[in-house]
Amino acid sequence: MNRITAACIAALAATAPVVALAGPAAAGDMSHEDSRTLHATLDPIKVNKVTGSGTATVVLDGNRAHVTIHTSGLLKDAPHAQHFHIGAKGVCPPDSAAKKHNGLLSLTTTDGHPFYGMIGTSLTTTGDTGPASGLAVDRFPAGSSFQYERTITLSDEAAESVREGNAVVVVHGIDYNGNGKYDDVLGASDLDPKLPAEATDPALCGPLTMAAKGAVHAGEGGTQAGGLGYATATAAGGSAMLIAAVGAYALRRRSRQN
Ligand SMILES: [Cu+2]
Repeated sequence: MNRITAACIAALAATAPVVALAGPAAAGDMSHEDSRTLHATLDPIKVNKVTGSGTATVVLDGNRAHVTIHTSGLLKDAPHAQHFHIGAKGVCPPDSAAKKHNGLLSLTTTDGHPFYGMIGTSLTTTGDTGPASGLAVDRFPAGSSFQYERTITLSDEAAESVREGNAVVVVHGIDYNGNGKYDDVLGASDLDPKLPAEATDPALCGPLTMAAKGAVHAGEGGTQAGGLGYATATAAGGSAMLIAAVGAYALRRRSRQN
């Protein structure tokens, strides 16, 4: 089916004036019978001391993507770059992909590239959405719990990746040392030495999958949660253990949500 879709798009592109399929829609904005909806559960990158969460939904129609992202528990009053990463394994990095940065075990955007791939689409609030806008900090959502919604046009490469279930939603910006701001505790960013690593390290991550695969994804999430060692306790209702494990951080997060 993907091959047919690609061929269909290629055929339409090759014969640009043919708008017969789309009716009133503009060329390049074609309505396509192969519209599909993908979801991602955004799990925290725990090795980066993130405790937030989120969800993403993408309705893909040709190269047009209606993108909705909800987050909670991120660093407040701070911009959060967010992208579709494409072209690798289509998964989130395990904690074992983390390395020592400034002497502290953490996971940079680059550390995750073998898993989620490079930036395919920048999920900005306005303007360009290409990889070049990957760090356009003033055009990304900000805050602990934001709601992002925008219809954008993906590159052919990004659209194909999303369609094939190879794209991963990554929201960036962490507070490793819990001091309420981006600072140099982890050194300079691997993406731009003028920025602190905390501003660009991945915070939330989730592979975009067709709705039917939700159950599989939930299983993966459980495995990842096990990395911190409190998944079992949480499942058993041991919230006291969770609070003990995360300590002041959990308390801070709770106060942020109020
Ligand atoms: Cu990214």
